[in-house]
Amino acid sequence: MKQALGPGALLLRGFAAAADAQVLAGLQEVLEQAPFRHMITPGGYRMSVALTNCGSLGWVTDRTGYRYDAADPETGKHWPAMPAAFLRLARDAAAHAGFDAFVPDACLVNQYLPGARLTLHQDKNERDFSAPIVSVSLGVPAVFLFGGLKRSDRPRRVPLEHGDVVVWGGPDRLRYHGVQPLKAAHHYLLGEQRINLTFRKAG
Ligand code: MD3
Ligand code: FE
Repeated sequence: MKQALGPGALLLRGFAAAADAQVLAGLQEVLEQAPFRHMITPGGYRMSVALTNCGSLGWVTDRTGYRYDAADPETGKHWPAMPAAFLRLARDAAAHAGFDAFVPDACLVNQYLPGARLTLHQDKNERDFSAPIVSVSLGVPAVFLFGGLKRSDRPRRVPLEHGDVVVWGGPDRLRYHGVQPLKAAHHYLLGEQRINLTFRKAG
């Protein structure tokens, strides 16, 4: 089912559900090479969301700022390659939203345990805002906050469940967004966690 959240934002309910087993197998490989970790924001706070990356670039934060980096700061090695099932899913979803040749070079993987949240922010570290961002939700449901172009714009609440995919592009690409604190729940494949994959063209 396709639902427009804005002129450039399309929610594809359940789009990733059919491929969930392949995607989770790919995720296991990524996590063996680059486990989840809690990073520190430039303001000195430990993020409640744990994260890792795959692809040629990964999103990182530390006391010096937010950026994309080819190396995992824990190991100094390149981030793991993007699994084929990840790339296929991201390209198919983007194509369904009218973005024909989306080739992400970065996949940020966020892990939410009960209470973890993401405060309102914009994604502005990518070089080219004409490429969309594709977001895949897996596991425990969450309430996504879909704001405006100003932080003060009151966000709309959008529930996101296992398998839901959102493609954000065009005029919606720079909207403020966030995730409410995760409520404790159980998912039959992922247990107590929510995983979000965001595919970006960062470089
Ligand atoms: C709307 N992650 O990692 S993905 C992030 O569920 C992030 O983990 C959230 O925001 C999560 O930066 C939400 C959905 C998303 C991603 C990028 C957007 C929504 C967006 C860019 C513009 C507008
Ligand atoms: Fe974001």
